[in-house]
Amino acid sequence: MLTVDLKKMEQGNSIFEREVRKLETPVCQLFLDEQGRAAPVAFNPEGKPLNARVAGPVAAEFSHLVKASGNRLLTAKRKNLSPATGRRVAVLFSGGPAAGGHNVVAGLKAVLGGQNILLGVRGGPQGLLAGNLFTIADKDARRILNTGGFDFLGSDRTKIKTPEQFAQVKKICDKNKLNALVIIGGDDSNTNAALLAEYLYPEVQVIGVPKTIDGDLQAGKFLPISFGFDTATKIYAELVGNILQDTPSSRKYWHFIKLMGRAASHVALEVALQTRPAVALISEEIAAKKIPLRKIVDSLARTVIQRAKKGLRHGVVVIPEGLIEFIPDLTDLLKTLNDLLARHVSSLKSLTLAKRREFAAKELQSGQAALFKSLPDYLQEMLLLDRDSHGNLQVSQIPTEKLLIDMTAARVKQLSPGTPFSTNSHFFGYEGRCGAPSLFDAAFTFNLGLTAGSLILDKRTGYMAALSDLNKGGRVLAIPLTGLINVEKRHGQDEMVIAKALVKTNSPAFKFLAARRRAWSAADLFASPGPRQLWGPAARQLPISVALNQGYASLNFKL
Ligand code: FBP
Repeated sequence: MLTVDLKKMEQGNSIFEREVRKLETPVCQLFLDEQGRAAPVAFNPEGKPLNARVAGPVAAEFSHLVKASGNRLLTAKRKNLSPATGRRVAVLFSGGPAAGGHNVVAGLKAVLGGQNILLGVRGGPQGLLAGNLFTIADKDARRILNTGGFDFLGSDRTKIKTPEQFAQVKKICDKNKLNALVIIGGDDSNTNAALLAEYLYPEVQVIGVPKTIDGDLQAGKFLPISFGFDTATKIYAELVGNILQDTPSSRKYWHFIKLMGRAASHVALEVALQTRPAVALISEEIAAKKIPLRKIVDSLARTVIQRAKKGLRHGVVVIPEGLIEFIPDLTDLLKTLNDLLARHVSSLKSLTLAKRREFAAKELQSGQAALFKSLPDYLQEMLLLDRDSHGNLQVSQIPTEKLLIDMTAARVKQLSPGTPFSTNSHFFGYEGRCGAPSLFDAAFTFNLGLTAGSLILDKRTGYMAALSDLNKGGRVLAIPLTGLINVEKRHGQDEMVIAKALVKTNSPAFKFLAARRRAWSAADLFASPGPRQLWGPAARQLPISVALNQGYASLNFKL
């Protein structure tokens, strides 16, 4: 009989994790004390106030924060010689997972030290409302260091928005004698952090940490990228590279690959730069040039036909997750549907999907109703799915890759009957969010944790921890959250939110792609970058798009 030694198996299974925990995590020089241990730093305001464009309305909504910060950036200048002690700090994850979250917690724990208490909130904002808190021990921080996922605490997408929810958070803070709250999240979660910082002012400090694989939480030279983007894009680039390598081997398939990343195309752009596929669609370009759906399809079909004439019956098309929201004729339709759903949310809730479709067809004006009807059934259904609690369309569920395959196949048949077009569709998303962090994300996040903890010990509130100058040892910064706030339409109403950073079509990274893509589609010039490296020649490689946009001379980070 086969017997299994579970203990040995467990030891065997965890070799990678044990080694990864031992990995050296680079720390910005400023944080190191004479003994080489991580120590808190203090901050000074620098430069002009941010966000002059909407300064009035923002100052009215966030009067305490704007008065306290002057909306000015903070830079870490010196060691904090007398940091606060006895603080009780809670940390939570909000939104989708991203590699490196555990290192933020470990960095916080390291900088808060034994003089302060760090509590973890289980299950994200919902867990905060439920008061699900526990004390994080040193051994927890050692166990989770450099590991992927958010499983140590868990996360959720609850948006704290009603007066009752705000009052409940205050109650939980009082009950747990909290002095500070760290919210690790994306643009919406950091907007929530700003609102909470204002509401809880001055008793409870609130600090945000920029997380999201989407890369759409950026602040120019102050915050080149959010954490998780590097790991996710390296994982996707490995997968796309492997498929690219397969195509001239098997010589028969076109692969349409949609990549997660929500509305912005940062993920698709970065993966395209790393792998050089035949086609990479960039939503922001399509919107800027107002390219309608039929033109996108026409151009795809012509690429298929031209490559087939050269004997290349294969290829890869990279598609950003949010593409559908950027195609002008579809965007108009989506806007109308978003407003319609927001206005009729309660009556629509009780309707079946079929009835919702009838309702939408009736409510839409003739041109849009015709477009809506012309879409395949599965797409109509998707467009009528409920929005998430932040008012976003759940674009990850729309099968854009299948829609493009179906329409391209029809167009190829029209233009050149007989041209071979065998296809496969893929959607890579969850594959990339929870892998062990790349060396960059491991270091970036640990330093963000040190920054967030330092801000608390320096008695600051309403800031986002940030790190810039990633090629020169890292510059430790804090961005006033109110400096990032913008006015946007959500749920059919104007709301103050942190703006999503989209791909700029005049950015160096986009221009780099635009200058080369014709060559990449005319012949097989792809690259297969292989797995992300924790040791080895490419271990310190930054995302190519970040290095290009920031004007770094080399692709390597230096922290
Ligand atoms: P965040 O903005 O919360 O970091 O979301 C990241 C993300 O992976 C998006 O790319 C994707 O659209 C979304 O989460 C999917 O979320 P869910 O798993 O909740 O459907």
